[in-house]
Amino acid sequence: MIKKKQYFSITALLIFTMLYAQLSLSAKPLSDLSKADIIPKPVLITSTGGYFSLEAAAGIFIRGESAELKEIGQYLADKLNPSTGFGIKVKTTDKIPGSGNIYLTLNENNSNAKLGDEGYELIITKSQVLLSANKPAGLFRGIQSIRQLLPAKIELTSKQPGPWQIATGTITDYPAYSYRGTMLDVARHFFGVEDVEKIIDYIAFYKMNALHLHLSDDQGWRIEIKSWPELTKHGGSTQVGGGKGGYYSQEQYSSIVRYAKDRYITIVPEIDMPGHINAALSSYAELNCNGKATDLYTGIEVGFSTLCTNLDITYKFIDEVVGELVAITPGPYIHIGGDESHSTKREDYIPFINRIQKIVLAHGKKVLGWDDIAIASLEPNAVAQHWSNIKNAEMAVQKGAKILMSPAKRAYLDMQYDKSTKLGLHWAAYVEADSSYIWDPATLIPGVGQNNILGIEAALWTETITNMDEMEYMLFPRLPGCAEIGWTPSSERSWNEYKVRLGHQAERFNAMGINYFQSKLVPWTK
Ligand code: NGO
Repeated sequence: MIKKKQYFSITALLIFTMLYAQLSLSAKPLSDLSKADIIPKPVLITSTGGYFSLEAAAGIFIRGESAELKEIGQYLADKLNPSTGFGIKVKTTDKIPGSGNIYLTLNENNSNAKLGDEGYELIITKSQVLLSANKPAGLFRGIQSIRQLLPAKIELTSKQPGPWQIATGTITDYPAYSYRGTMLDVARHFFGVEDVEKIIDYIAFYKMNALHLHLSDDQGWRIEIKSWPELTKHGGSTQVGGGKGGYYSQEQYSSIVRYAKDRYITIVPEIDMPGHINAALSSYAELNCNGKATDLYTGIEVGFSTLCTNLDITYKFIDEVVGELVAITPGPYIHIGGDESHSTKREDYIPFINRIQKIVLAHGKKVLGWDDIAIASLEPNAVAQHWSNIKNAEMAVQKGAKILMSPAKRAYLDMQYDKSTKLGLHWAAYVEADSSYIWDPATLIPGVGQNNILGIEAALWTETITNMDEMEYMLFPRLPGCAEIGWTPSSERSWNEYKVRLGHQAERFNAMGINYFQSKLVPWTK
């Protein structure tokens, strides 16, 4: 017979257990795909109310023998295996695989036109996960959604207990803009190949497709140019604050290009000119109007250096630098900088930019430049990167150029979050997580609409940033928001909804070991 006291405690325990189950269910509704915390937010999600469970016997199947698809499948397997401990393998098949598997397949003849090159469709049923796309890039982007649909602990590198469940339903997803990038300034402070690879992994996770490397500035030259060896030997030997600097050999640069390419990311190299060029002027006396090499520079003031625009050797120099860079850069763009040339007279700047564009074109690449280049005659296909002066962006559009949007007040991730931020600058604004998110590239500048815009790029300048922890602190949580602005139609975005999804990323940031700024504006759930 149960005593009264015992009966009471059993009832209490039962009530407690039921309440707890209820609470944990409402905290994480496992079976509603439409509540998934994916960033960037997918274009269309429909939920069917069940869940798929990834078990130890699962395989990743690809159709046919394509080496590229095998690599994509292996990328997914490498993400899933450490934390699940499953040892999932990639297998080829010519028919739909049986229950419990993940199936990656390309549409015949790009049959789902609205997906374009990077879109994907994800159909999750109780028995399988089917990811399809027109192009391998689309499969790769879709895999990032699969990662984000699994519990955050999937990102850990040690074996974790399951279950590994994904809510069922369908996701149809494709980007609003074709270029979604991040710029990393490796000139003010140098960051080695491993750091760059880590950044590539982060931007891949949020479906970005371009990494712009700012390879030269007053404080350092960071890419080996074999015909001008002093550029790196001397010009790469320091950085802001006087540290030892560094540079990428062409081989190292090529390994970055390959690492990015495997993640469907294009490297956009920038050689900044005619200003921001002291590292080169210090390496070669003959590039200076007075024939004297300048001193190396480790401060952070801008606008004091310029190439000597009426020397022939200046153009020989640029032609050879661009030539070597093009030979190791498969992507379509060479970024020529062009910003803040305060020491170059306007009447010298315009013909200089015109001539440099011709050099880039002669080497078979398209020109990208900061919006300052708009005062020159822009070549067809030139792209102006808007950072500060809206008149320049308007002028560039009138001259037929496309705009890459990096407005400093929104997309400069070197800007401090608020007054209390120790790292970073604030010349443009304090840029909190919300103000970095709440803007629409297509309505920011009168006369610059969606059709004029190539895409958006977040920029991380590194005058004050010296290591990976500091880079992460400035990138997160703003980077995912920039990625969403580039991917998700603006009509589908709202800060109030986004901040909740972002808050749920805390667990994922922790699992990935990301040092992020814990903005008080975001309801973090840890
Ligand atoms: C400006 C300047 C850079 C600085 C950056 C710092 C551009 C295009 N030129 O942006 O040299 O590093 O601001 O925020």
